[in-house]
This record gives sequence, C-alpha cells and structure tokens, in this order.
Amino acid sequence: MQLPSGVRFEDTPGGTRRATICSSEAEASIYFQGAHVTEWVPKSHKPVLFVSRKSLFVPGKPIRGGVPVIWPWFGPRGGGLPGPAHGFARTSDWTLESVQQNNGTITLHFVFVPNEAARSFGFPAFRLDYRVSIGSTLELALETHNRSGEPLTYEEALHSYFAIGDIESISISGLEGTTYVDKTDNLRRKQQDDQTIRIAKETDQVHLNTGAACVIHDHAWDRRIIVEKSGSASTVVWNPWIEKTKTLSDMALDDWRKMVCMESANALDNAVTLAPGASHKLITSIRVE
Ligand code: TA6
Repeated sequence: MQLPSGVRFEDTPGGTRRATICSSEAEASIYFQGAHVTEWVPKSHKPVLFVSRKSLFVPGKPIRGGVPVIWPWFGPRGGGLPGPAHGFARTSDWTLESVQQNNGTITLHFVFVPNEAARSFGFPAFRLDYRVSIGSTLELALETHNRSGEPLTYEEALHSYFAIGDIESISISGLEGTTYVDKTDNLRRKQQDDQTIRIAKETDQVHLNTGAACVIHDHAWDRRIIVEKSGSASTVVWNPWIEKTKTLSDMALDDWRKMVCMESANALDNAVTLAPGASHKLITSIRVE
C-alpha cells in the first residue's frame, strides 16, 4: 500500500499493530484492532483524547481510552444473549483498505466484515466502513451496510474519551432540555434542565433523540472541545468517579479526574434498524478551540 509521508505502521510489544500519523496538522495513532483511534494531537494543542496508562494493548482486550468503536450493541448485550460488553467490533481486527492525503488531512479507511465472533453472535452479513480523517479536526465516519436479506437492528457508539484538566472544572453544553436514561439510577428517565452539565459524582447518562453539537468547556486547561455529529440520535456522558474507577483494573485510581466520555451514539430507543441492503452513516467531528 502506497503511504503518504508521515504514516507508519508498527507492531507493538503487546502483539497488536498500529498506524502512526505525523502531518503538518496533527499527530495520531490508530490500532488495527477495533480501528481504534488512541491519540489525536492537533498542532499547538495538548492531546485531545485520554488513554489510560494502565490500558492493555493486547489482542482481544478493549483499549481503555481513545475512541472505542462500539457495535452492534451498547453496554451489556440484552435479551439474555451472550457476547462481550459493547459488542465485538472493538476487539476484532479490521482491514485497512486505503490511506489518502488531502492537503493536511490524512484519511484512513478501515473495513470490518463478519468474522467468526460476529457469526457466532448472530451477525453473518454486514459491512462496516470506518473513515478516520486526521487533521486540525478529527472526523470519524462509521457506515453500516446491511448485507443480509433480513432487517438488521443494531446499536453503535463512537465512545470518545476526552482528556481534561480536572473533572470538577469542566461543564458540558448542548444537552439542555434533553431526556436521558440515568444508568446510575436504575435506568430512570430524567429531563436535563436548562443548565450546562457539571460532574460531581459517578455519571452515566444516555441522552436520547438529540442530534445537537456538544461542547466540553475545560476551564482548567482554558480550552473547549467541540463535538458535532450527524446520523447520531444519542449522546452518552460518562465519568466513573472514585468508586467505579477502583473496579476498573485498566484505569489508575486518579484517572477519573482526567477524563470524560462524550459519545456520539445510537443507543437504547435510538437503535438503528436497516432494511435489507440499506446503510446508515454516523459521523462525529471533533475540534479544539
Ligand atoms: O458509555 C458508558 C459505559 O456504557 C459505562 O456504563 C461503562 O461501562 C463504560 O461504557 C465503559 O465500558 P467498558 O466496557 O469499556 O468498560
């Protein structure tokens, strides 16, 4: 494969493979397992994505941080059916179809088609195309194609972990007035008020029926992370706080202070059903000011 200058492939000590990108506009790393973006550092900015220092980078284990690609279910699989939390896409090997450069932006096109795991969980006929565009903006476009003769119902999320100065000095705007499912309160449905979201305890909420752009206002680092999206009706906000973090072996005890997840998704009520042969594209576009 002909690679633009500044794009390298490397095998990691843990036995995974990744692409590293160094362009005039940004630096980034993407693992072939899960097509998992782990780093994105636009020029003259601090890293935008959080990755745990204790994350495992070994085959078959989810990476803690960056942007996990969640598909075809969100959270635990429902219906008493078997399968790993957040689906099997993030721990499967994806194929890198192409690498293109357009001015300062480098786009990597990854493809995922049914593997043994997918078939064993009842997903024999689909194709995912995931285009990762690295530049002064990070654009992630996940397209699902239903290649079966039956309707395909699935959930999905670009489960972005953002690096922040301190969780108690951020606020999140864009979700005012939305309805959300509170996963820390027995999945109760609640109404977000007209205030920005501030986080002062374990927070795990799936905001429904919202296509809004959201902003993380990071007062400690004096920056804003703007996340626009299309083809996504859910936005998930998660911070494990102190006690939940203690249960996560791949997070340091103080990591909860340094990260917040704000995820562009289609989850719960917003699961997608594709007719045979149909497709759906979820796009999230991230920039820093
Ligand atoms: O998106 C929030 C969430 O669903 C939380 O409930 C928590 O489980 C988080 O994802 C991380 O999940 P993981 O399987 O990566 O540990």
